[in-house]
Amino acid sequence: MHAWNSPEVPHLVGSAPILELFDTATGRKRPTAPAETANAPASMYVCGITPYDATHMGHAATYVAFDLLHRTWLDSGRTVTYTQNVTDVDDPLLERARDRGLDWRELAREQTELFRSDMEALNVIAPHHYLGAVETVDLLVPYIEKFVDSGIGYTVPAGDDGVEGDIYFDSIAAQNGAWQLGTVSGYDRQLMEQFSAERGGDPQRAGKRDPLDPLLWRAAREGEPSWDGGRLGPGRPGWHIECSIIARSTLPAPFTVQGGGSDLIFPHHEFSAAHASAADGKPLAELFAHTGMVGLDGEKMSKSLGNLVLVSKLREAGVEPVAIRTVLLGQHYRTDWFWTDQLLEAAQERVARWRERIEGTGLAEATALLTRIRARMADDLNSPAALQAIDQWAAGNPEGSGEGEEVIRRGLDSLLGLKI
Ligand code: 5CA
Ligand code: ZN
Repeated sequence: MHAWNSPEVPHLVGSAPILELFDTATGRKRPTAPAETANAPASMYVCGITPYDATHMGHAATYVAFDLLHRTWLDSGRTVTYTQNVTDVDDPLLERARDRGLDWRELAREQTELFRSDMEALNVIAPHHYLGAVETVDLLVPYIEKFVDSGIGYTVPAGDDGVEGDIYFDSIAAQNGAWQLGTVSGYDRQLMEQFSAERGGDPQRAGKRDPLDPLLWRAAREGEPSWDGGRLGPGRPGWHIECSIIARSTLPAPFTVQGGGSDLIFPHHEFSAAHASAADGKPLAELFAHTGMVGLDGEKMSKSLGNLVLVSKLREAGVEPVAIRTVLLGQHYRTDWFWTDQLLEAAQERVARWRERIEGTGLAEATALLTRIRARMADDLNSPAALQAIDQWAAGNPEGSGEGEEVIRRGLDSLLGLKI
């Protein structure tokens, strides 16, 4: 399917230092390219939305964070290939559609469209490959068939509903040189079981070889959409195999960065990596980057809890998207934080101050500011420090007669996606 319209990214003079990014898998900051190939092509996969409700500030924070990664790479002269999925068939989507009396496809279309317009408003560069699960079922069936043939995929006896044919992934037998249980998350067994139960897994399901084993293929049920699964029988794919194979079919193996919110570390990214490595013996990605969780009123913002601040609602109320983006950049992408109206007001004042100050900006102060922003961003995308550098510049007096105005405007747009 089509993504959204990408903004023009101004090209700047000079270039960024090599970016170091925090890697969940190793627990430390790592360069995203070897020094000798600083401008090698880069690739990333960021887990996309499940389109059953509108884009909230948590989603926006995550996609803006990876947009900063995208922009930092572009600034260092790297070509970037970016893939994002849409989980356009999943239990919560089917449930919500039923509740609203809508066809699930209609709900997915409506919410994906709203997401696109939010991303455009927030000046987020579009992915090159934007793929829905429903578009890729044919692509991943052969992978699951191969897992079944090699014994890594196995059928579990019917549960309470009497339906035969659910296929699971043997997470113990699948371990190889490229992936072991814990490679991505580093979590202990107890935490894995807890998160598996909380985040879409089914450790209680009887007949599995290991409670953590994830679903590869869900056999067709009455009233649920299903696809022809070849030798698997009719059904629909599990969640992790979807992202794994969309990544494999559009990006190098391994690709540079796997991204998403920290709620996806386990089981989603652990098992996406497991599936890809079981298929070809290579790691899913070189580095795993995760954003912190945005909350509201003391709880994680989530569609299931309903404590949401929606990008589209704020836009309707006339809030400038650049102010929303400034709130998001004011938090480091790895921290958990809470949205408040005060943060939005402060961001609006901040942008107003920058706008007032820009007139009369000299060339030297402008290029010095861009150098500072680049240095901050190269250090694990430290956008709060980059904004502080802008504040420091804004607190001073103009040192020229406007030769630097355009440099600042283009620089903030290109590096931070802020159009002031
Ligand atoms: N479709 C799956 C990924 S394949 C999914 O998690 N969809 S989602 O709609 O629930 O979330 C979309 C993205 O936003 C994911 O990367 C998720 O990790 C991130 N996300 C969800 N809630 C928050 C939050 N409160 N704060 C920050 N990021 C969040
Ligand atoms: Zn995903």
